[in-house]
Amino acid sequence: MKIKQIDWYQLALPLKSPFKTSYGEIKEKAFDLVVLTDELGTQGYGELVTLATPEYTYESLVSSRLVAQQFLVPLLKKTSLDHPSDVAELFKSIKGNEMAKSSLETAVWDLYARRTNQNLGESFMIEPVHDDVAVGVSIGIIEDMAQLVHTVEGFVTEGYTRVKLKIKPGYDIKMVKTVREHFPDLKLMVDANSAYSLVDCELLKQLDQYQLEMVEQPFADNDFLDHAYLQQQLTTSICLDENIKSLKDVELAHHLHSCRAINLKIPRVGGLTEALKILDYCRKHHLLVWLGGMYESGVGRALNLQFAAQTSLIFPGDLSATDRYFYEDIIEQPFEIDDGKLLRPTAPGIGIELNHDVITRHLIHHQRL
Ligand code: OSB
Ligand code: MG
Repeated sequence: MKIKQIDWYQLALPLKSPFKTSYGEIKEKAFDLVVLTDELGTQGYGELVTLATPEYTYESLVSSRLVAQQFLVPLLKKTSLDHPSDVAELFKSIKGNEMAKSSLETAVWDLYARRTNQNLGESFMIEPVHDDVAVGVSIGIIEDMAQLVHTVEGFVTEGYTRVKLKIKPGYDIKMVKTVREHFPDLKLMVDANSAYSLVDCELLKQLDQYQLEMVEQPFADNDFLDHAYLQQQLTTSICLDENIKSLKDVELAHHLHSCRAINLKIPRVGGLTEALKILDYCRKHHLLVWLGGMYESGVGRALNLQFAAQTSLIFPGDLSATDRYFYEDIIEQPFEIDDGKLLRPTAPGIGIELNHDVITRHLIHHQRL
């Protein structure tokens, strides 16, 4: 398989409601769509999901794009690949930049699956896949309690079975108490996006009263020791997100008891090959693992659904319906929630087709590499 042409589309989709987290607010989702074409004319789609600013992890959309185009594309174009699992090895000499790598690596997986007329989920995962996937929703910071409760109510009514609430200092215990009182049986969790530090241990321990599924990423993205210290004192599980960029990070977290759960995002770990290795490790070591999200467009979402459909990923992922984020999507069939579940596309590759009218409407820049 030889990659002959790469079309790089810079896009931005307006968000139906802005997302506010401990590090900032976003009103539109800027991302890049990567379309690979091989020597047979088969195409494969990948999404560069990196957020605009380097506040979630150190990558930003411009830095990821630059690394991908300057350093990764030349490696990809000069190689003849036998299998998509070779791409991770091909990119190994380039340090870090996991989301940049993932945009191209996952596009090669899609291309290979389409070229061999196989559905990615059915043929290339390490476990059997379901046709529908139970999903959850991640809710940004909404300071007004009545409005927050109303928002949660809306998602519960739509069928979401697990709700994640963003927290930050000053918007935590009271907010969680309010939501818990209104929804006594809801699968509820919180995500701090690194907004706390060791001095907040006593405060974070108060979260134990609210039957949370887990507390996601309370401390810094490069900290394993303070997380371990906190985990020792909490009955609620800690889940690591930003810390986990590779299987090595999962091993470290597991050995140090820094957490009891892993939020796995395919782009944050450099692509599908590494993500599958992490899933395998978590299964073997009884570490709870579930699929996180990056407000993906339909391309990244379709890939996420193929992955999240694997049988051991029982905890609902941050994988909501298209209309939770966008007015319209760049794929033909938007994802709709039914009974708390999304249908996994079963066509070849990641299973979706592009909607070129929508792409044209939201196109910022197109380049052929
Ligand atoms: O911390 O999990 C996070 C989105 C972008 C970056 C980081 C995070 C998130 C989410 C939303 O929580 C997940 C989603 O619905 O796609
Ligand atoms: Mg998170």
